Amino acid sequence: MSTIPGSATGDLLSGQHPSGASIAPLAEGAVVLGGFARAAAAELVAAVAAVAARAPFRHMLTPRGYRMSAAMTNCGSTGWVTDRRGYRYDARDPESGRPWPPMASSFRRLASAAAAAAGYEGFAPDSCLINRYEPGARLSLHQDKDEGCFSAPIVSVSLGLPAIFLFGGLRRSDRPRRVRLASGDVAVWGGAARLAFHGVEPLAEGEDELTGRCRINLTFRKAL
Ligand code: MD3
Ligand code: FE
Repeated sequence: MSTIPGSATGDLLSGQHPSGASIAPLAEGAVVLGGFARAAAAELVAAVAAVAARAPFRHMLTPRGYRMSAAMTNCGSTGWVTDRRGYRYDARDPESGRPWPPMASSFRRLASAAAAAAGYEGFAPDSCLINRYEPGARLSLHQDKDEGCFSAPIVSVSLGLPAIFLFGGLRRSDRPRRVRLASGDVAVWGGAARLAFHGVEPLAEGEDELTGRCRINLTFRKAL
């Protein structure tokens, strides 16, 4: 049986949150809050559109020169970027030279509440990477290690079409588990899971009433 580090009470295990979300421990430090963001989903999608109006989604270049199949943008005081120079956090959008749009308070509140529900009190993200997947887009197995703080969790919010998330171990060779994430699901990755390898299988064809023919994923990070 796995535990949720930092959670005050063991009865959070595989239980119900006051919001009605289901709580499913995935591994030590990793929790899926099923449906936690469902009530806020429409507001979140509208806030994503407002970010994208100022910092459009783009297919970034990897250091090795490949275009990423997921389109990305950011909000918050810093944002994750990749280009031929490497992976890094940057306070400015390299496409425009302007600061990333600020993080909406609805984003901040949701991320902090989800972290608290998973046992991580006081999560204050300074960055939100927004990924947009169209059918066929994927994310190959990787670790998130460009952040300055590995003691804070990462909170991820899935919106729109469902995806199969791959959750591996601390070594790339560890066989990943497949976890289906649907619209409104929130996952929290901290503690021993923070540096786990993970990825997303190619998105299946479909149409979602909120997002259309795509999946949007928000990842809230403490990068600075
Ligand atoms: C597990 N995004 O942006 S979110 C990413 O669905 C990323 O767009 C995926 O991986 C997506 O870097 C997955 C879930 C996630 C995020 C960070 C993690 C899972 C994680 C960090 C450690 C372990
Ligand atoms: Fe990641």
